[in-house]
Amino acid sequence: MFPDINGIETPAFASLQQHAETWKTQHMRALFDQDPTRFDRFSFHQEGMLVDFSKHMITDETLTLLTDLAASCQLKEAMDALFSGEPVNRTENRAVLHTALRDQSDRMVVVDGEDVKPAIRQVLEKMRLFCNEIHAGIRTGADGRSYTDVVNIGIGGSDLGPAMVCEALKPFHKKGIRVHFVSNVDATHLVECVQDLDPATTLFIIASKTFTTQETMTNARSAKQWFLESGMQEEDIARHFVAVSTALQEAQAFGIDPDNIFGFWDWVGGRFSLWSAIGLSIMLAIGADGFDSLLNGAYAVDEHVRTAPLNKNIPVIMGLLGWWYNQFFEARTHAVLPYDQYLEKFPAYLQQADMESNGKRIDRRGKEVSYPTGPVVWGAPGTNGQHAFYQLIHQGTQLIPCDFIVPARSQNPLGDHHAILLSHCLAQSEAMMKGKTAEEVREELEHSGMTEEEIQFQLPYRVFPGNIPSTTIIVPECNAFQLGQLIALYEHKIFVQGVLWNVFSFDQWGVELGKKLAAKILPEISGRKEPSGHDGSTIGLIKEVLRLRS
Ligand code: G6Q
Repeated sequence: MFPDINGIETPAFASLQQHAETWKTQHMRALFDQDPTRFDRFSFHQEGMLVDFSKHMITDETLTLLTDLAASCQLKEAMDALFSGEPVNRTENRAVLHTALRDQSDRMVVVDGEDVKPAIRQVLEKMRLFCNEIHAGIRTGADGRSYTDVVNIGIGGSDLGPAMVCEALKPFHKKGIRVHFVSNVDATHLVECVQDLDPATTLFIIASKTFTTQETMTNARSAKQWFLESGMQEEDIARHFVAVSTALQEAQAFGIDPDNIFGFWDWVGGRFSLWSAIGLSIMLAIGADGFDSLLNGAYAVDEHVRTAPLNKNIPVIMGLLGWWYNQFFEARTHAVLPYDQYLEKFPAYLQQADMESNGKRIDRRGKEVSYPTGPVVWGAPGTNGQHAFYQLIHQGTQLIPCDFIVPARSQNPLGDHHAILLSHCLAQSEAMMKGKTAEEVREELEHSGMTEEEIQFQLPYRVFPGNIPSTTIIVPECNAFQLGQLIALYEHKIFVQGVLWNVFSFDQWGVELGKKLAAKILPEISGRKEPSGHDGSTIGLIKEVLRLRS
């Protein structure tokens, strides 16, 4: 049974509340000075990856209290429920089994009395065959030429994951094939994408779990129209359009050859679906073996999560730390700062994974929560962010925990670029932790020959309080395996926090609402129906649009 306990009801909560008070006067700087083993004790290795938690506002006592809290929330039991296929997505009455998609063990995973793993293997095999044939030039476009471009049409979970992974693994892409992503219903996205493509060498993947999402279906229909208007024939569609969906009939009704439909299941949540057939664009980009490595990396983390004790469990600690700052230090946002240009889309991907999962206000008992839940997740690659928003992290009034992610080796070794990048990454986390004291500022200013009067004016502006917590994740290089690990770490972190907050992390009623809202306005803004039943602002805006478009 999935537990129903929230962190603030546990015996550890009161102790943590008291303990948090000690951090009003404690500084991480001092803890590092007192304890030369701090880094070793609070950093963890996982299959080549290093995760350093030592620059966090924690002591051994903090970690013990936090893991006590997790144990009281029956976190381990909750994880077992997740991994074993219990319907943990209660409001949609579904299991949540992205872990089964990458499970390399012999264990069965049973849903409704049936082991789901043979079907997973079958679809993977079909994907593998399809991609291998394309890469080998055996499966071609209608005129026999090899495909040069793949366009994935999807949105949300059917776009962000594959788009992020394809970008992150660009150095590992197969030669001769380019992958594009079209998600926005703004026609600009599709038009800009296809304008330089040759329809005879382009393959469209219509990726939609439901095959009803308005944006995706609109883009898919327009792509088909572009294809036909560019001189291709109806009978060519079978070789140029494939679908990834749980809705096989709808995909067929769209005109997709049933052999070219790659299925998945309702127990794969959209934002956790890149490991399923939704990852077809990834497999086309990096090949079937690369996709296997991605799955293996995630599986390695799944095994770690399943077996490691709570106080050595990396995603558990990540989740607990987020909870700690959110609950006691009013940290309402969390910055993800990859020092790797290829990970440019990682913050946006995580934004969906995290904010759609834990952006909830009702607990698992149907009551409104009395504590903060999911934070705003945001970020951008370093060093760019340093010249933009880091100022607020260093000297603003809110505490913003940060995650620094950096590969030790670059895919593009060029002069000393990577050493510079690495030095900035490590320097930022050090500066955030240490800050800069008034004494240090004074010494610097005196050294520069500044007058006492000017020093007194300048000094407060140049002091940095520090004590800004950060996790640093170092991977040897950002390859498919390490990326699989990285994504899985965050997926589990999100799950852990959902348990601590006692919310349902796997539904998204806000997204469902968005899917319906525009339906009423569409005929009105298209001039087919008189606007009515809206607030004054909305009516005014509709009328202004109609006027400007008339
Ligand atoms: C993800 C959400 C949402 C979903 C999109 C696309 O968890 O449910 O982002 O992925 O709305 O839905 P379809 O795949 O059904 O088109």
